[in-house]
Amino acid sequence: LKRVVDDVRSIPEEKVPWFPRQIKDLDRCNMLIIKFDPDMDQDHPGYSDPEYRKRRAFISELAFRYKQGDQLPTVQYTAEEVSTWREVYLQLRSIYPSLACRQFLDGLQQLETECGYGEERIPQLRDISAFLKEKTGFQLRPVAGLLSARDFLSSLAFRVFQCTQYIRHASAPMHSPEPDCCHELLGHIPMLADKEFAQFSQEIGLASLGASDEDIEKLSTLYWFTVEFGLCKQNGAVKAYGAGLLSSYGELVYALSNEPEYKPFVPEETVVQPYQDQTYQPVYFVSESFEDAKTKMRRYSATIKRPFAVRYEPFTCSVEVLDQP
Ligand code: HBI
Ligand code: FE
Repeated sequence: LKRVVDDVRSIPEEKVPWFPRQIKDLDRCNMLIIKFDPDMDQDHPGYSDPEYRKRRAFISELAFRYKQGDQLPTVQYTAEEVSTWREVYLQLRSIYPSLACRQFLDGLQQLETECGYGEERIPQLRDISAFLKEKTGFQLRPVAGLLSARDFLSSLAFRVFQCTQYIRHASAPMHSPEPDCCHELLGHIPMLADKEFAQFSQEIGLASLGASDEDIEKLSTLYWFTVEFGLCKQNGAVKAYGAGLLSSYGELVYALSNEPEYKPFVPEETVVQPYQDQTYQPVYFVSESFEDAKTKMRRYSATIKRPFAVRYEPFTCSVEVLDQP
């Protein structure tokens, strides 16, 4: 046995980590991170609720069975689930006009008029995916929970957003440590209906393909402080565009109060800022404008060293790899 192990060790290590080349390769980008899990984490609000855990297992199964190209599964949400959604929706909706950026408000309004968004029901991924596809070419795929940063980011390269379909526990409607449909549908989806933002998201994804673990960590931190917790200036005021803020009443109000520290968004500094996933961020990065965030991001992604270049080919939904020795 030892000899076999030695033999294996003598094989030179692959320099470039595997990455998806075609949209159907995303079926392999499904490495879940066991963190904030209702079955494993005693602090999870659903940990001691067997009904909730059963429900979560059922909805997870829909995501595990999903293959690229399948029709998106729909969920018949229970009255309790809809009531949690309503509470979150009404409370957040009331503060968006003064705290959210223009692109978010535009997107949300379109979703309300064209896609059935409202307090009455939890919108279905199938309808939202069809809506986004027309607006920006983004589509959704169901996911059972937190994915590895590499797998999560790589799907963005194909304009695919991995989207959870369960809802947070009814006992804690104002905060969820893990992504849930309130976070995805209220935080992320309105932004993904914006062309510029969709482009920006895909570029982070493309930059991540085959990147080193170290660069994935940096891109993931960049994603955290922009897509999740980003702020930008608009008409002289600071507004939120990050989904983590736009889906959390408490943190949205906090982020735009004078309590937290603000730093200007400079990717090279942002990517090494430690972040907080248990409670509010101690620091937020503010861009001069939404366009400014995108330009700086793009410039940063271009500095990531890889022995090859990638180009997205929209007709075949595939990634072309160009050697650059
Ligand atoms: N997985 N399902 C899911 N949703 C996310 O928003 C998400 C993730 N995994 C990793 C991740 N976000 C962040 O670490 C980003 O920084 C990539
Ligand atoms: Fe998110």
